[in-house]
Amino acid sequence: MNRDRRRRDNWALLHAQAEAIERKVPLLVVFCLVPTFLQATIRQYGFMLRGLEELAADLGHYDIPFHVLPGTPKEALIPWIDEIGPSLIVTDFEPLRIKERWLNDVNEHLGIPFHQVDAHNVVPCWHVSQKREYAAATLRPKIHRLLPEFLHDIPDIVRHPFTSDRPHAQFDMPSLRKRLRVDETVAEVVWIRPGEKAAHAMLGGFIERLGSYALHRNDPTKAAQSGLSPCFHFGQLAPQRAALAATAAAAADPSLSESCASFLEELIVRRELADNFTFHEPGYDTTDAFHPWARATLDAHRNDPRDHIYDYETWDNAATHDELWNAAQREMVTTGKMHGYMRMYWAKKILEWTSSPEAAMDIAVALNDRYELDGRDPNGYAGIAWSIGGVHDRPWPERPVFGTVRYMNAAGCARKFDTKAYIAAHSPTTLFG
Ligand code: FAD
Ligand code: FO1
Repeated sequence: MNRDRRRRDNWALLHAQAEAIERKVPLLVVFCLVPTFLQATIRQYGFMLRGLEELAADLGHYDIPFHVLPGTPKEALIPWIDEIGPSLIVTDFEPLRIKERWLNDVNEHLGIPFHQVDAHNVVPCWHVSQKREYAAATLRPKIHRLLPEFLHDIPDIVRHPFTSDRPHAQFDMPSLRKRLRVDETVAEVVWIRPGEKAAHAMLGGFIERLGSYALHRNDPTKAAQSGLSPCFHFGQLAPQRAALAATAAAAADPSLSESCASFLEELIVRRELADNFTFHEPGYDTTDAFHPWARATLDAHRNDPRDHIYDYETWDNAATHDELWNAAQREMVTTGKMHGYMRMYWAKKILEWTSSPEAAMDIAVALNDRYELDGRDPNGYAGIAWSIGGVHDRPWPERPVFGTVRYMNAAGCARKFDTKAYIAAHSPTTLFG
């Protein structure tokens, strides 16, 4: 298990079990736990490990042992494979650079078949398109054409009929946590419970309020978004399950059809566009990923005077002159999940008040990945590249600093939602007393 760490609705696990049953052999699941991962803190690791603890127990009920191997696949998986002698390895799909490297390291050493299954996207990433798509408009028709083939119910795994003689590994949380080399100052959050069961409960709660999604999803003072991105990021819930639940709700109550369509657009088209982007664009977290029109316009405005130029510490401490931006930063730092609409404003202002687009990318990626529970995800790299470099967007009227990259300002936000209420909800006094 790599990106998709759940028992239910997991096409990679289903494929592995089908192969194991055909070969009449035991099925073992392993996860490689690295002590540091792209600057993740205890906030993200804690959420991930508690999800894995539940998974280990759950898979045990299906006679499928679960092992956490400390180290990268090269360090930990290869020796384990040499010791166990499996006839087949199955893994899931992940478009990040680091994971591609890990995969290649394993592939080079394996003398046995190695299958990869995309258990994250409704339409497998390499099947829907073999190139970097220009925008949602170019990917959408390809996805929609394939949905009747792929958006169908998912079977459950069965209790595995062939058991291993090897003792089941204990999930030793204290010793796994002790191995981590992570920043412990970014606190874990309690508003969201980790694990597959909690993710399903959260999905159920969201479906009950699905009706407000189309109208209110862009209002950060209302809880209209699903809140599910951490569950998807850590592979604890299948996006396909969420899509099926929304579709079933709309079939039962046609008044939900607009909200269902709007949710599926984000959940499937936008999310799978982000996977397409990171898979085909190795420089996804840098200005190298920008289209030539965006690079040219940002270059032409490189020396424009900026009203403010802030360094990393000022951004990090939510100490800019802009109360709306500071509120968004505080929402992220304290809750681990900034509202989706504010994420766009947040990243665009980093471009506006930083010395260069390159510095803006570095600062936005670093802050996003440090604090967001769903950080270091293709969606984050695509969202930041959209905000700062017009990726998946088009040119807009020209402005200072931004050139023709789409601009956003606080007045525009105030026309859409009650910015004062948002600032008040995330003011230092509301948050810290
Ligand atoms: P909902 O509105 O309930 O949407 C359901 C699901 O659809 C989400 O969980 C997500 O998987 C997908 N989705 C929604 N909006 C987008 C989008 N714009 N692009 C791609 N997929 C989308 N998302 C992350 O998962 N991790 C990040 O680190 C991240 N960073 C972002 C940074 C910036 C600057 C921007 C503009 C966007 C970022 N996003 C990120 C995308 C989006 O804002 C979040 O996915 C969304 O707000 C998560 O909340 P939710 O699950 O309640 O969303
Ligand atoms: N993936 C792993 O395979 N091993 C890890 O130890 C690991 C740690 C980790 C910590 C925080 C975090 O946000 C992600 C982490 N990931 C890890 C990867 C992650 O679960 C996703 O697969 C990627 O971030 C892409 O979505």
